[in-house]
Amino acid sequence: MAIERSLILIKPDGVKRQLTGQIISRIEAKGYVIAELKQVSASRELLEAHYEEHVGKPFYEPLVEFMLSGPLVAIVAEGHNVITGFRSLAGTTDPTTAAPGTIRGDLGRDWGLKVQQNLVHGSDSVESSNREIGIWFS
Ligand code: DAT
Ligand code: MG
Repeated sequence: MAIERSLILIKPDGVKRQLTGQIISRIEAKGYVIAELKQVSASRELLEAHYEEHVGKPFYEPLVEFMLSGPLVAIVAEGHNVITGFRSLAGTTDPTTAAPGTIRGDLGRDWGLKVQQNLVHGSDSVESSNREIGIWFS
């Protein structure tokens, strides 16, 4: 079976709260390989491409504004089934109910905002991962 790659983002809340190291440690401790890593301030254009599937949803504009609010860390992680494996490490979207033991469950909470600030993004399929790696590491 082919080695997969996943595009992982540590969102601006994770960087501001100084959780970058802890989050990277969890990825490494699981055994995935960090193939690429950079801290960046994303442009609106890049974020609109990244989140194109969410255009028109009520949280779309708050989501883009949140992702513009500070630097983030973009990572390509490699390993067999890393796409599913990282989403499992990250936990479900809503940090209030994300399982304890996951990044969102252990480190995230609801802050009463229009968009959930949930610390990380991970690609959800091979197609998304190819598309997203092209956007962030072209
Ligand atoms: P995920 O990041 O778990 O793949 P997603 O792709 O559906 O979730 O949504 C992208 C981000 O948008 C998500 O990480 C947090 C925010 N979000 C999603 N659904 C939301 C909702 N119903 N209310 C507020 N924010 C939401
Ligand atoms: Mg998603």
